[in-house]
Amino acid sequence: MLSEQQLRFFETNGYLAVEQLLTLAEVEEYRQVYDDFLTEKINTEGHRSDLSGLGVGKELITQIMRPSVLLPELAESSLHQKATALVKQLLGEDMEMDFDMLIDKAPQTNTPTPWHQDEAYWIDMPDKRAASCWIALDVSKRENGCMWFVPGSNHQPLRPHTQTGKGGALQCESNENEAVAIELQPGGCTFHQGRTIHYSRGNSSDSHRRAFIINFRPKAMIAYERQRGFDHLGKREVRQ
Ligand SMILES: O=C(O)CCC(=O)C(=O)O
Repeated sequence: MLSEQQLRFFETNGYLAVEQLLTLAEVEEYRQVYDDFLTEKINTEGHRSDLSGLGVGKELITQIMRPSVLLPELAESSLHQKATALVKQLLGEDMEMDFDMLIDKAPQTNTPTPWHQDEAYWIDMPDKRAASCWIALDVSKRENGCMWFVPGSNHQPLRPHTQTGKGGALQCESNENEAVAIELQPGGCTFHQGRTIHYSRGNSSDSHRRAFIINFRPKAMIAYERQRGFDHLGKREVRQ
């Protein structure tokens, strides 16, 4: 259960850190499933790409979209249930999972996720309430790519975005001077809104930085997207 103070903080700043969403036993279970995706024990064809868009021969930022389509029991598991319960408090009872994704930064890949607002990836929707829950399965710190957020950017207009590399991540202008870094222990998470500017540094450590991410929006807006053929499995592009 979130406090009034946490709800206000999220509304004002566009992000919120929650120290412990998952128990360490749960973290261990999710790490195993996560590694089954990374090692292709679970086939990720059509769902996997390199967010860097650099095409250097090895993945620099591995993104696997909608793992719960590939392994449906995930959608009912504790991570999804716990994140859903909190997001309903943050943005309303009509919030549901739109999509989930895994973003892994392998050791010494040193590739930042560029500054962006998630909204730029999506079609324009009449109800803009949206939040992502970013769950750390490893210690997440500056050196391996913890999340950075620009406080209050959720109340600013969408900045112009361009695409990096060949079909890579979207980017906008920002920098660390206007942002705060949120370091997390395994099982901790952050929530951020669709318009909150965020980024992560590259992973310059010797171990993986595994994040499990769930994006939520109103049920009616998920229907709105699907009616227009938008299911978060297509190619990345600037849509706004
Ligand atoms: O994990 C990352 O490096 C970036 C995550 C992100 O941009 C997001 O969850 O919206």
